[in-house]
Amino acid sequence: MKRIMITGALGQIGSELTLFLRKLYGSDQVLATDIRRNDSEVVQTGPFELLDVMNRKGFYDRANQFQADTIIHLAALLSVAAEGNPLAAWHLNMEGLVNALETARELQAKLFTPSSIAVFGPTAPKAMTPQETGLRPVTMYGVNKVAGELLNDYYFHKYNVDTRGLRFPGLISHTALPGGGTTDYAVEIFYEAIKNGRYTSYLEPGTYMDMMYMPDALQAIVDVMEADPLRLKHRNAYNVTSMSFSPEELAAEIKKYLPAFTMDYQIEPVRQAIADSWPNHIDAAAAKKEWGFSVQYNLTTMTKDMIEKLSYKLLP
Ligand code: VAH
Repeated sequence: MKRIMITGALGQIGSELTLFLRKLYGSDQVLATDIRRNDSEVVQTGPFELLDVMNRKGFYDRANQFQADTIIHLAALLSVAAEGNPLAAWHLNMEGLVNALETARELQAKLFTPSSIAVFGPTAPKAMTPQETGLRPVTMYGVNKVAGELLNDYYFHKYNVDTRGLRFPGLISHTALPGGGTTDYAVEIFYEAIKNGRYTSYLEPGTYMDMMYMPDALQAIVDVMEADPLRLKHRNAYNVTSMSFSPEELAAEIKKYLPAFTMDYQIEPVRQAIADSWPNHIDAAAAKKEWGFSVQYNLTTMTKDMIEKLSYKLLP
């Protein structure tokens, strides 16, 4: 990767990935784009342009002017937002991806698209969910992610576009708050624990989901994008995960650092139903075998780092 354009660069992944890639490849080599502008480091520390990914000509023009050899397409609506407005999610998540694929095809650029554990539905094995199994999601976001994986495969086989992607679990970070996701609780709980000493979980006890700390997610994106293409059998849809926990297990880990912290429950049926349809713990064996996927953080070390970083950020 030499000249990288990122869409959705002000979102949860983009706001950290942009800075991470600028450190690795040079600030001027990473063009951040988003449909809005703010005064964050992403905008202030390197090239930034406004881009509506639904505008195919605008998408191509931005990438062509920047002479991008790699596109990282992050702009999308996540699971809960998509359930609230399924057709808007279909349009943004699918037409945005088609515009990314068409731009990558015309510029002969590599393309990274995040997939998600949302591709799995209630019929997939809940434990050690395999890389290859039936994908029958019951959410619009999951439908978008399955269709996205298939579209990426199609562009690779038909046009030889170098498409790559990862099935991300819930991502936890201390930089940008997530928005519109089912796994957002695993980030919100830290902010509430530090600021107010308590949190109300919208998911029931015993609701297990795969999670990953953002530093491991950023490294995984670089590693899969820099991997030898001849080793990539699955290419667009690698299962990746670091840990799996339930709300009460995360709360217990936080209490080790904030003993007065308490959590209660007010279940949100939409998010509970989405979480119940996803795996408890997926199998990342293919990613480990094909491009050496590995992680640095587990529940204990992630919690310690989140508490330290957010305490510094939130407390006077
Ligand atoms: C969501 N954070 O909750 C996203 C992610 C696996 C979850 O795709 O929708």
